[in-house]
Amino acid sequence: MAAFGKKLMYGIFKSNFRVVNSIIMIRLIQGDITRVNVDAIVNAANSSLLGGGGVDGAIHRAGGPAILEACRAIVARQGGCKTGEAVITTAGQLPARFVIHTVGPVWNGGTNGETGKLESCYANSLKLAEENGCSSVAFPNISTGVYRFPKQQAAEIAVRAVTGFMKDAKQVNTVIFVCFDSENFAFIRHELSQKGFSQDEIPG
Ligand code: AR6
Repeated sequence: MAAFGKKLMYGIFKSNFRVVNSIIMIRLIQGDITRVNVDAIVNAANSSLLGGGGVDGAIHRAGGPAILEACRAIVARQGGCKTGEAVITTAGQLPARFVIHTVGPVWNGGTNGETGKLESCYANSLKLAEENGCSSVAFPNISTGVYRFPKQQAAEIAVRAVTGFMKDAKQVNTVIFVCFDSENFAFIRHELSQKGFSQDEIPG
């Protein structure tokens, strides 16, 4: 209990899934990703990389102008970011060291490769985290806001992609799913328990 005191103070820490072996940890919390203290937080961006609403807006607001400046430099170099791909920048004033910007698919009925593209978002973000020496990464529920991806399917894909990647990860040992809303939280919790992850409910 004492070990979790700090996180409870922030009011964002609801549940904790302890996984498979002593090296890999997957956690689930409900709250604001801009407040999470990890090496890298993932942003659900758009292909312009120049900001927007939702979690993207929250990250740019909380992190300050250094993030947009770094995004502009990437745009100048490579002209944005394609759906399913990811780029990495400073996290500015955020507690994280890096922001990994990935572009989720817009839901268009499910017959336009949405599943594979969402899976790529998770895999490419984790790959960038590995390449940049990150041991902890926090994800929002990519594409489940403005981009309208059905939350249950998105949760299934997110958990499958992350747990699949973590089996062979060399740098990343902790992934935190940061759900803003209780629906996404419940779907991710369900998927994690389906995968046999044990759950420690944190009192309070
Ligand atoms: N922390 C964690 N999750 C959050 C936060 C936050 N502070 N704020 C919102 N969410 P969305 P998308 C959740 O719309 O669907 C932007 O304008 C939210 O509840 O942010 O991938 C971009 O610029 C939802 O579950 O991203 C793009 O144009 C999840 O984050 C477009 O939206 C994703 O919702 C991307 O759409």
